[in-house]
Amino acid sequence: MFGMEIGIIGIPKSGKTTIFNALTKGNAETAAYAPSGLQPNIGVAKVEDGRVRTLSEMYKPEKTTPAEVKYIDIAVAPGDTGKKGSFSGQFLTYLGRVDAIIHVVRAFDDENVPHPEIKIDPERDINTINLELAFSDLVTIERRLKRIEESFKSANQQEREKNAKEQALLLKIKEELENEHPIRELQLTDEEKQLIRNYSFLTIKPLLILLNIGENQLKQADTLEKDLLARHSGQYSNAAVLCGKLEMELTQLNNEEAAEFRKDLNITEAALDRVIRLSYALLGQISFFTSGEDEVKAWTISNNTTASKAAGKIHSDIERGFIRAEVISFQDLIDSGNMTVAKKKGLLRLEGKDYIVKDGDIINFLFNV
Ligand SMILES: Nc1nc2c(ncn2[C@@H]2O[C@H](COP(=O)(O)OP(=O)(O)OP(=O)(O)O)[C@@H](O)[C@H]2O)c(=O)[nH]1
Ligand SMILES: [Mg+2]
Repeated sequence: MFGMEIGIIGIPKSGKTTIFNALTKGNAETAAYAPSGLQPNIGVAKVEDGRVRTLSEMYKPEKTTPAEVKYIDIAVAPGDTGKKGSFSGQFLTYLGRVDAIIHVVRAFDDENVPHPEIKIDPERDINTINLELAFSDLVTIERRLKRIEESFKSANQQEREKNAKEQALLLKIKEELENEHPIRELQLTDEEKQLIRNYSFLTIKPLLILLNIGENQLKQADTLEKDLLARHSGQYSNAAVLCGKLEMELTQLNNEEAAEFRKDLNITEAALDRVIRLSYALLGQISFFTSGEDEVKAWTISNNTTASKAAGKIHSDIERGFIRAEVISFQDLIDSGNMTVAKKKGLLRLEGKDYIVKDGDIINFLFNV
């Protein structure tokens, strides 16, 4: 049921596992010296969504279930970074599968936690990882270009044309990568995207750069973030600042204690939730809601999902026996105050199986079993 996942990467000792723990309220082992094993940590975070909270207050259900996002914390083998092409095959296999990437960049300074390059320099580390990702894509391209070259010897006319098209595209992408333009930034047509869909390129994946600052840098957080955004945000990339260590410690307190702490430190409650939301947004997914006395729940679907496919997310029986969907937008329900008024105003619509579900739709599926 859970397709989408985000890979957390970064140079050794940048605080990946610390941030992973904060995001997923987990307690995977973090270490100042010892190299981490290659076994990735996997966990899930709940996406804080004001709409879910509002629906929950309205319906007072027994259970409230927010959307979730899955994280996988993948350590690079120690000593791997720094020389080109140093990502291990296993690391690349994990990374090839994720739908988006969080790059944890070390800004905190701590003499007890040695940085592999000794000096703290976030821009250098961002660059190192970007180069590694691009390098991996270039290797993929070279390999494919060779195959295409060979195929020309035996291919028929039709295959030849298709391969020539792909070859031209790969050469274009190669040039861009060599000029340090990640694939996500290229304006590719749908046809071009289709042609390279199966290569699991790394620089095509949406990217969130997460600057991991130390407790002593909290006052500069806003300035640092503005700086970072100016340099690294784009259509499919974003950036944010977080104090991983502090956030991880806060998740170990109860809500009241944590709130008190945040107030003292002058950090907004939303810091962690915001990072979860930003990373969820990277995936380009939308949410619809089901609501009732038993449960208010957010469901995650891609853009352009039909009502019957959305029903299938809940249960295949509902998709199979789909009759109609009763739909109201979150905003219409809120503007009306409650469902009874909304119904009187005619805002609850009946939609068929081909209706394209919109972000924030509240849906009640009618179906036959
Ligand atoms: N002072 C300080 N220490 C931090 C911060 N974030 C992480 N650390 C420490 O840095 C060390 C490494 O953190 P990890 O989260 O294990 O880093 P990692 O990137 O997962 O490390 P590897 O998996 O070995 O590459 C731990 O001792 C953390 O407590 C921070 O914001 N401030
Ligand atoms: Mg780790």
